[in-house]
Amino acid sequence: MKRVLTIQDISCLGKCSITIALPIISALGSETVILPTAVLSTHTMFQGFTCKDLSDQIDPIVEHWKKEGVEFDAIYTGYLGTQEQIDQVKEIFRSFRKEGTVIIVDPVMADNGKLYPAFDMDYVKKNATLCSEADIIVPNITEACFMTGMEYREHHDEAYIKELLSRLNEFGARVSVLTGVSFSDGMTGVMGYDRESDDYFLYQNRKIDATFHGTGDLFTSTCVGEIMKGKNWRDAMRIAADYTAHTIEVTMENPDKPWYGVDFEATIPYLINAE
Ligand code: PXL
Repeated sequence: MKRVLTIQDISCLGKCSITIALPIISALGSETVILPTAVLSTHTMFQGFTCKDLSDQIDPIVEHWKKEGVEFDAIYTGYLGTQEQIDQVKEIFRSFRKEGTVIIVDPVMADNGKLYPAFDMDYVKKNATLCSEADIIVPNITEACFMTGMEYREHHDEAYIKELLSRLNEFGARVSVLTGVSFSDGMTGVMGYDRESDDYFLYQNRKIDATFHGTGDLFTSTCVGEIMKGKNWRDAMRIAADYTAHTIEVTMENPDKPWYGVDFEATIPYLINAE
């Protein structure tokens, strides 16, 4: 069985980061090892959330794993708390990267043109250096704009997205994928660039008029799980985009849906059968 290490926060309530990565990657058939970077009462879209930084636990946990001789087929990072943690994560990449290990970095820090409350431009620059150490990076357009210095545009065309991808490509990852790419009304999806084959991949499906937290984490966790199942990154992105859209649709139908996250629990059977 493949073993994936995911490094991100635990938001106790809120359906994001580890509380999405763990069930999704496990449901797709890989063992999921977690390294929590912080424990928050909720994600940061709630007012008054608590946050306990766990940086001082990272080194002892990693040292123990090294003694146990643990190996990982993939390392997937999402929301991280501080610049120092990014350095710790880079050290983990160095310690555990072996032949065939896939490193996926989702530089979670912003959306809809704005940084999340905990972050500033120094953190953005540091997150860009983490992207340089990845095989696959999966920023949304806002994160990509902050990291590359390009102007954020809600409405965009293919030339703009290709320019963003080309600037992301300079960070050095083999595959750069942009999420939230929409070239026409009613459609949204992803566009990626593969530096080895020098080609682009565009996948669009229906756009549902709703925004929910955690959908980026759902998308990337699905990609990771599918890549571990042996799918190439293009098929993984397509399945993840379809699954995320389907989950948003199912959530919209639930009259009791929580405002803070999607009903991915209800759509896990769909995911398991997705091809
Ligand atoms: O879904 C991304 C995410 C992860 N973790 C925390 C967050 C967010 C988005 O707001 O606040 C703590």
